[in-house]
Amino acid sequence: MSKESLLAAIRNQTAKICVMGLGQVGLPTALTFSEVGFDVAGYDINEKLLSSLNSKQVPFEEMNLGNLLNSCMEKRKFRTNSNLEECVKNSDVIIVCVATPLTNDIKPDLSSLEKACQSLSKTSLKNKLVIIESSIPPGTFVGLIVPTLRKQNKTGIDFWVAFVPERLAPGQALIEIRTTHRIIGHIDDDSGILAKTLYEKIVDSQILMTPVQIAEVSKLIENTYRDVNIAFANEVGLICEKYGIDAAELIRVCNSHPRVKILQPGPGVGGPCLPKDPYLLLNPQDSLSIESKIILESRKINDNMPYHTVSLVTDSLKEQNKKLSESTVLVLGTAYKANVSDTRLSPAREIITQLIKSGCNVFVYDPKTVETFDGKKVSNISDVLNTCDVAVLVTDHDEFKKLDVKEFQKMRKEPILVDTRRIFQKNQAESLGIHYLSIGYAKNLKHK
Ligand code: SAJ
Repeated sequence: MSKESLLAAIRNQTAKICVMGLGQVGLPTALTFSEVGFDVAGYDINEKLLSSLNSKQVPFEEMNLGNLLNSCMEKRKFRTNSNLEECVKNSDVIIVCVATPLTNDIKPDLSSLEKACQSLSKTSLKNKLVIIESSIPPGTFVGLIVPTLRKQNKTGIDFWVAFVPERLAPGQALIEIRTTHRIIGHIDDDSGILAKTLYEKIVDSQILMTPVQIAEVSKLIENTYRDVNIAFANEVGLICEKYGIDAAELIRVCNSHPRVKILQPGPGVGGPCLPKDPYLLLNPQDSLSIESKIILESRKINDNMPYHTVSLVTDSLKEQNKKLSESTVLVLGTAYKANVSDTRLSPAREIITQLIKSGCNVFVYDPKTVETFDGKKVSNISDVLNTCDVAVLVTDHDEFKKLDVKEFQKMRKEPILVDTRRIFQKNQAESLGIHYLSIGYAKNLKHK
């Protein structure tokens, strides 16, 4: 197959695709290509995951993913395969979506990606297109990925390779794969054109071509930009608490300016991307770390928010002369954000850990996940509310938004509600005698 015949096979959707890594990016990507008509094989080193997919079970919460898995498997357009060599041999396009987490000392851990590329390099890549979607430290594409893949194949001659960073927000994956503009980072024109033609099949938005060095940094800057902006919102929340004013009202007023768009203060920043990508950005492949005060300070601010949330609980209990060790706290939500089951780096972990450390009895309820971070699991909050002194809303799941704030009146005398996501009406809560607190809405408020 020459470049022209691979291009034609992509255009008429007869090209066969293999997706390596079937996590929160790989699985939605594989199923979206299969939905538009490509034959897709999914490979993962986790055999348990493959067998759960074979029985049409999606291992994490993602809107409509279960239905799509079902229909793609029924149409025989998607299947799993635990034999990578076979998968690669039978494919024209290989899309790599393996995780690139951090090590314990907060440095990029590229071991899975390196292993994936090494495995790929053992099979002939002749006439194939390899796409990397995983987030990578700048310099990794040319410094590590291409040399690893090139062992027995020449890029741009024998095979083609491009970096197409994923941009989907978990929870909205299937929508965002199609609606978000995509970036193609290329090292040669042919690879760029092949990758663009492929993504045009699933993306209803713009596809921007750029040198791979720009694409690598752009992915990390996007998430760092959001992290820094959330840190600013959190700092605004803390300043409001010092002034005794309500951050939600302040932000509503400020955001009426055409060039101001402050985000929401909250209990902290979690998930597989935002707490990690600033460190990928500042730790380039094979060179010294880069210093950035604003980025590292923002990370610190966001990492401190779970502790601040706990201080809202402890301070308000103290005001009521209640002993922490004799109090019971109900934590609502362990997922890192609304309507997902993912608890990676969730602020709930530190909140629950600190509360338990202070001697509190901690009940935990999350309708999307079984994770409790060592708190006591609750299956129905009305079973425990009457034994609780404080409720801390950490995740703004839709199920919690449907709760009537009156429910919190069932808590013990002088109930405290720490609504870190501002999903309840504070006036209503207060009129019911509930002591209402949030990030940027603490004690001694100077206005109504
Ligand atoms: N958060 C706040 N306040 C806000 C917004 C978010 O505290 O105003 C918190 C959330 O509660 C959560 C964390 O930030 O704990 C991250 O949530 P998120 O919705 O901002 O983002 P992710 O991590 O789910 O997805 C991000 C997205 N990146 C950007 O919006 C720039 C997504 O588009 C990326 O594809 C994804 O990272 C990724 O995989 O890199």
